Amino acid sequence: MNFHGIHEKTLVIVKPDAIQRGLLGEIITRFEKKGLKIVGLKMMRLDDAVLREHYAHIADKPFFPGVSNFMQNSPVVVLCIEGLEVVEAVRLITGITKARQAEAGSIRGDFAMSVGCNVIHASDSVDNAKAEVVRFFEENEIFEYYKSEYEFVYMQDEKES
Ligand code: IDP
Ligand code: MG
Repeated sequence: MNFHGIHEKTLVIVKPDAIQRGLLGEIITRFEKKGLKIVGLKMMRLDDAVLREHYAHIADKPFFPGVSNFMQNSPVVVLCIEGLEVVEAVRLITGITKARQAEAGSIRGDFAMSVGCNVIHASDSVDNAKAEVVRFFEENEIFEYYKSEYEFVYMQDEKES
């Protein structure tokens, strides 16, 4: 998978609170309107094993069992999103973990009040994004295609970077 230049990829998980609250379309719309390219999208259920791996950095915290339970409340929607410096751009659109302090205009800032129920996951570094995309998507579930709006989303030199 190509992760360079405008082909940098990140992983977003639309969490069960967003699915239950009918925010899926709104969240996807925000990424689309930003000019980002959705190259993978599917609904799936997460199990204990994948959550232990995905949340390894919090697995020994007292709140982890609650997080794991919450993430299995319903299916989630996973997205692979592509663009120039997309990992950083999507983290900015996401907002900080504690949603009630997240900046207005960000997804968490606009749609959530909780630390745990914070609507989406987004990869926090390019290296983690690579591991997370592979964790949730098979190679043949990531699509390369021409997007006509790229004519006006990037300058030519940015597309060649
Ligand atoms: P992030 O999602 O903003 O990257 P992380 O620190 O990687 O935040 O934590 C992963 C997830 O674990 C958070 O999105 C949140 O759902 C949950 N979490 C983190 N800290 C807490 C906490 O103090 N209480 C409850 N849940 C938490
Ligand atoms: Mg994180």
